[in-house]
Amino acid sequence: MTAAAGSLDATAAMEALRVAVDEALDQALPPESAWPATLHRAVRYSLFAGGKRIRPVLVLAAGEAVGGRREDLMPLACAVEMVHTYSLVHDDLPAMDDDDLRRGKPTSHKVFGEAIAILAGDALLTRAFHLLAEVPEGWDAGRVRRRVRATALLGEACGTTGLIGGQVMDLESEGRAIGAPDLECLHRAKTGALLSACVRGGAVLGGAREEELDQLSRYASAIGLAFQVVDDVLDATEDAAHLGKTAGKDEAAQKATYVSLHGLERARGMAASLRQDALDALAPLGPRGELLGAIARLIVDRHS
Ligand code: GRG
Repeated sequence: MTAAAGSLDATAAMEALRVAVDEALDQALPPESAWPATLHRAVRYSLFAGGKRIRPVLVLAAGEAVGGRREDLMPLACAVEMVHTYSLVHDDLPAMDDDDLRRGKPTSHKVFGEAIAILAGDALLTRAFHLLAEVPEGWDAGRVRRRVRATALLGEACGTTGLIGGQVMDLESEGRAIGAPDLECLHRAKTGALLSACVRGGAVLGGAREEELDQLSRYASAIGLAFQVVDDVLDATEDAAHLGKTAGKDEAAQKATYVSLHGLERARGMAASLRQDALDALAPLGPRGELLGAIARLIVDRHS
C-alpha cells in the first residue's frame, strides 16, 4: 500500500529505512553458521520472516525529525525489532497463544521445536540490550547519556508494566468479559508501550527538546492505541493469507476486542479519530513531521 502524504514520497522513504534496518540487523547478529547454529538459524528465521519493520522505522523517523544522526539511532532501531520479534516468537508458543502461522510462515516452535523457540526469543531479547550497551569508544557524555535514557525507556516498555504486564493481563482476561477501560489498559501495555518507546527513544537519541518530546509522546500514544484497534478490525475482517497469521482468533478465543465491544464501524471510527489525534500532535513540527504522519496513516490504513 502507499502512504499518501504531502510533498514527501513517504512510501519510498519508508522502504529506504526498512532496507537500512535490514542491513543493520544482519550485521548485528552472528551468521547462521555460528555456534550454536540451530539457535542462530531460529533467530534469523523469525527476524527475517518479512515483518513490516514499523517499530524501527518509527525510531529513525522520530529521531531524524528532531535532527538526530542515523548512526546514533540505528542500534535502538535494531533493538526494538529484536524485542518485538522475541515477543511474537514467545506469544506464538503453545503455552501462550498457540499459533502455527506468523509473518506468513510456520511459527518458530513448529519449525525448530519449543525449546529452541523459547531460546531464540531469549537470544533476541538479550542481544537487543547487549547491542545498546555497546557504546563506541570516544563518545562524549551527552551522547552516552542519551543512549542510556533511550535504553531505559525500552527496558520499561518491555517490562512488567509494559509488554510483559500486558501479556499477563491478556492471558488472564481470556474468556472473561472485560470492559473498555481494561481493554485500553491492556493494549496500552501490550502494544502501545513498545511503540511509544520507539518514538520517544528515537526522539531522545535525536536530542529532542522537552517540548518536542511531549508532542511526540502524544503522537506515540495515539498511534499505539490506533495500532491495536486496527489489529482487532483486521482480525475480524481479513483472511490468513492477507494477515500472514491465523485470522479470526480473537472471536474463537472469546477475547474482548475493540470490535466485540464497540462493533466494526465504531472501531473503524475510533482508529480514524486516533489517526487525527496523531496528526494534530505532529502539527508543531511542520514538514519535519511529515514522515511520522505518513506512518500514522499507514498504521490505520494497513491491511495486514
Ligand atoms: C510474550 C512478553 C510477550 C508478549 C507478547 C506481541 C505480543 C505480546 C503479542 C502478539 C499478539 C498481538 C496481536 C499483539 C498486538 C499487535 C501486534 C504486536 C501485532 C504484530 O505487529 P506487526 O503487525 O507485525 O507490526 P510484523 O510481523 O509486521 O512485525
